[in-house]
Amino acid sequence: MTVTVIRETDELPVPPGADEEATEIVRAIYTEGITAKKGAFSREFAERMREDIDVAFEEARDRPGGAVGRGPKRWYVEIHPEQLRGFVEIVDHPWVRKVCESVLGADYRIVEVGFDIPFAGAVYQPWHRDYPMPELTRREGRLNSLHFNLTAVDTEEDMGPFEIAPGTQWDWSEDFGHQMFPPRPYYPRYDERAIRKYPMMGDISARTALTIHRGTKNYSQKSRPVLVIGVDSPGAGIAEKHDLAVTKAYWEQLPQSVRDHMVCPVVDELTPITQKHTIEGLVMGEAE
Ligand SMILES: O=C(O)CCC(=O)C(=O)O
Ligand SMILES: [Fe+2]
Repeated sequence: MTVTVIRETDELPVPPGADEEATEIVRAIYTEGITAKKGAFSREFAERMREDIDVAFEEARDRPGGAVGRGPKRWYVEIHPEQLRGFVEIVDHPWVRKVCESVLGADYRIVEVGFDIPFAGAVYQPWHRDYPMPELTRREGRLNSLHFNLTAVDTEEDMGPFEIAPGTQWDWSEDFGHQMFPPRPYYPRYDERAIRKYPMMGDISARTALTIHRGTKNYSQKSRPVLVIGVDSPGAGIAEKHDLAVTKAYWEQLPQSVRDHMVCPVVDELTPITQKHTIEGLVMGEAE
């Protein structure tokens, strides 16, 4: 039973000319694996996002591959940007742009939009990372993708908060199931480091999805929807796993600053996204 911490240097890949904020972002992502901006958006913004999530969930839940299981009473749904009224405001937010530019470089790409919903009765997920560690990370200790999260509700203790084990983005072991799930005997390492997050409506966080984390048990009667935006550097190979698209009409009214970071097809009509994640469903348990 061994975990190798593949990044031992304290040197941070801070881009030339980075200001204090950008330097701190790179430090946080490379050290803890997560950082956040409190109150980046208004509560009304989060309420609107909640409405859009609810509509998209209704559309997806009965469609095969629409909502995928992430454990009992817990679903993940991938959507197209235009299903979310606040998409542009999120990805064009100065803090979001700064995180992407300083960690991923100027050519970062927005490759995934989706949301997780743990409902009443959701249980502890197994500790996991969202992707296997890429070659670049393993060889060079560099990160090439990020997940942004926006909560649609004020997180309370009984709602099964998100839990993360800071610093574990660098853990590598050939024992991890599907290269993502540390086996049970490794749990003390993650339990010891675990920190629970209590984001409020309007907050946004950024993390490397390699940092070992899990959703915890929801004891309440409330759901805890969380928006996910996935961003990567060219060559990370993550865009290929997603089916994001935009219509011509939507594309035409997007600001250039957003278009510059979208690599998805521009289509006449959107096709609802059918998801391919199945390994996680197997390991985490189906949602029913
Ligand atoms: O419950 C959460 O906020 C996280 C869920 C999660 O990590 C996942 O489904 O991969
Ligand atoms: Fe996850």
